[in-house]
Amino acid sequence: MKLGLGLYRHMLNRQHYDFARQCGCTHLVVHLVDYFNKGNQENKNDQPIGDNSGWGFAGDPEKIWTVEELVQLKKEINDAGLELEAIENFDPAHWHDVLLDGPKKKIQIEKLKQIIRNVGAAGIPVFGYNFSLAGVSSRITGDFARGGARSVGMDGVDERPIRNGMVWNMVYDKNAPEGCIPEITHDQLWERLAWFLNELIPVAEEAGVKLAAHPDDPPMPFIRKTPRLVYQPQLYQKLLDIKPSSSNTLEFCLGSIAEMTEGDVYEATEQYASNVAYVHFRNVKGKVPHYKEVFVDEGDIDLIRILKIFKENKFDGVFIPDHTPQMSCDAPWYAGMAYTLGYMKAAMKLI
Ligand SMILES: [Mn+2]
Repeated sequence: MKLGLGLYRHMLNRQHYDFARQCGCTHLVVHLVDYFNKGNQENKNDQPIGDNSGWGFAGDPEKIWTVEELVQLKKEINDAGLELEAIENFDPAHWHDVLLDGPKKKIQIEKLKQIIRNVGAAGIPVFGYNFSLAGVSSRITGDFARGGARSVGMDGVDERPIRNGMVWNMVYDKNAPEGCIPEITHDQLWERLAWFLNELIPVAEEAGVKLAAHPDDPPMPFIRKTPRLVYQPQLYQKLLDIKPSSSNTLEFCLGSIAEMTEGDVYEATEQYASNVAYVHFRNVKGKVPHYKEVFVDEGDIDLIRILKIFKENKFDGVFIPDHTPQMSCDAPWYAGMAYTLGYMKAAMKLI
């Protein structure tokens, strides 16, 4: 079991690599999509929440991440004494019509294939993704964690439809016509996912890359009038069964799974441990549609028990803190991460 840290795009520099090392990490998971480019986030270092107007603008549809820039990124991370384990999330600019079954989906799936080939060529073993129309949504912030620490939660579902030109919480077409994206069924969305996996998994196998699926956050059957895919633990199995492969794996988010209304996070860990590429480690109180994110040691999940289950299943992948509450000090994100990583490091040693 390995300890890692997830870094947003604007954190990809030596200072943050050193911070990760100082916290005991050996691995990094990086985001290359800039979620904060609209500049309206309260705190750039906090996780984006997802409101009606989204996180910001998608990137350049013509520009995909090249082998050269990925190799350079990996080199900088290696030079700092860390391994680059995974890239997390596609840019909506590169796959909006794959998600929406739009006219450019065939061009875009070829772009995704090239991205995966580039990631493999750069020697990066995992690519995490979240196949979702609404993405992260319906979340609120408040003083929800111990000592009044600021964190996110959910208190009811956002029912507003998504306007044209937006998907996955980002704007990919500023000039889209008025109106909202059409309503579809769960079966239609599963068909889109199946097409995506059947196209991409063989390429990932050849490139030596694991594609790793994040469950729905929050795990609700519908949000913003769009269906969702993995909102109960057993739906992860449905995703794996579409295309069984060592490249069809899971970005196992403990918080999202614990927020689900059915099943049990310990049984789910036991069931899926052998299919997990890496783990989002966090704790939560409550279930959808009313839950709160809290510190690792105060929520509903016994995270030590979870680590023991992973160990019994000989899981050898990376654990990263997912999000943490913001601690009251001059560096709220850093303090939250350092606290969580210290806890994780001790817990791993203990078991
Ligand atoms: Mn997560």
